[in-house]
Amino acid sequence: MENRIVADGVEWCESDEIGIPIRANLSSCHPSYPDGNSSCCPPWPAQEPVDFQFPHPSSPIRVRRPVHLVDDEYKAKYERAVAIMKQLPLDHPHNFWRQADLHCLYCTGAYSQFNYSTEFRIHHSWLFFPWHRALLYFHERILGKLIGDDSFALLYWNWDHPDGMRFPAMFTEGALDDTERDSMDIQNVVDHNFHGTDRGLSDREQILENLALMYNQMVSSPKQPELFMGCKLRSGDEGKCKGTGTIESAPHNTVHRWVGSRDNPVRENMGAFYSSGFDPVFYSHHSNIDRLWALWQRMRDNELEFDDEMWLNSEFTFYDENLQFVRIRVRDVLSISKLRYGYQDIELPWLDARPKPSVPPEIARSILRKREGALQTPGGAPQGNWTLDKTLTVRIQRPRINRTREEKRREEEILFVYGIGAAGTSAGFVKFDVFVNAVEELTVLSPRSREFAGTFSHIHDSPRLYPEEGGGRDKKKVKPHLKLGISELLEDLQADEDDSIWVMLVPRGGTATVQGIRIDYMK
Ligand SMILES: [Cu+2]
Repeated sequence: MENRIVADGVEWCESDEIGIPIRANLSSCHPSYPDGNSSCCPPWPAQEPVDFQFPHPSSPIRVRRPVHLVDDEYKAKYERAVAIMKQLPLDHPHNFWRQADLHCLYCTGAYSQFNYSTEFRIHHSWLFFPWHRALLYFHERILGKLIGDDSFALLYWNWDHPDGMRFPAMFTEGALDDTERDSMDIQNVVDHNFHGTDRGLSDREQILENLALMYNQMVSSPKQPELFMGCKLRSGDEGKCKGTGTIESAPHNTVHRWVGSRDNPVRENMGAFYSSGFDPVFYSHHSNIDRLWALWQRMRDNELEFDDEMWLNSEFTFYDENLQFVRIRVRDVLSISKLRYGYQDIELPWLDARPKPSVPPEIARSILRKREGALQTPGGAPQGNWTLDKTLTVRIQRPRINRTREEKRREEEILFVYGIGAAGTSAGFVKFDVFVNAVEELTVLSPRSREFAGTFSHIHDSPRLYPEEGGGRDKKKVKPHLKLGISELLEDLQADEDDSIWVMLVPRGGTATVQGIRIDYMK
């Protein structure tokens, strides 16, 4: 069933059955490093993959533990495994740099999709979590194999817990060190809502803000799978979408940039897709991302995210620990226990960090009512090609009010910010925060205010570079969108019976452009 929607001059396609499950055309590798000279394409010819086999159900469970709780002996073992990986011949699939290039391969559009000239990129979509889970699965088993330990497990950088919010010192030693990090930023408590500069918060303020942001991104905003996982990317130009899930936007993107060096053009290494795998901390950062997916799955009783063959059968290829070239599908990575690994449980302080309104809702609403006379636009929400060179505040109509609990459970109310672009020289990075019914001064508003609905945070994409003999350019450019669940937030702001809300977009880095904002409902 195809559903072509044309609204406000933007056309996009939400179709359920077009195309084929996504996979890479392995003989189509294009250079995609920004320097134009080098590429992450493998130095060996494309091979035919074999189907993935699950590890034996009686094999030991590898338990990934938080970096800050492991002993020196384990740290030394981990460092040794990475050191060995770095010393393998450069053309060995288990070599650290070839492993690191996997991220570049699947994240910069180095491959075309099978059967299409469309680039294959796994970010900003429902392939984000599954692809990274598969990457870490093989990476972990290869490291274990190199040191002859079949219970070896990766470690997770537990940045969602106050005890784990500093950059893990273990990754500043030996083979785990990386020169291309931001020496200033990584001395501080990590900033989950990093704008690109140090905001000078005290440790305590930063921790509280991080926990509040985590609550929003894990609990409040992603009430439907697409809001957490990302948009439903399908094959070909027709199936393109760019809609990042809550966690991918922040803390994922933001922490990537926070670690990368400000002295480099796009905050390499961690700040750019082509280079982030070069930093050994990448694998612990992503272990935490993967753990958050597993937690979110558990919070919703492991209900299948999308009963959709195009998603379930999308596939990726990796070398396994036995140097077999393996095809693994999204359906293979949905259960971590079937993959025989797990995460050490640790308390989740963000579960209790539900933010409070920065101004009592009755007061805020009476202020906003007065504001209406001046700024109200007839006929609903004003739409149109805004440039976020300063804060933008618009009033948006809500098609339905006072929905029942059951209606809200079935359909989440979402704030849909669409047609996002970058103005001028901001192509490398744009970020803006979204607030609802805010009346406070900008300086007091943060994720610690209930008015915070979410953030759009981009990471440097690395454009595909086309050599003369290279593949075709994508015909259809798709602009990113941002979908934020707001049912819970509107209840907390006591705005559920209002037929309109005030939406404020606050630029936090670069200059974004936005085509429009509206309210939608998502099943
Ligand atoms: Cu990442």
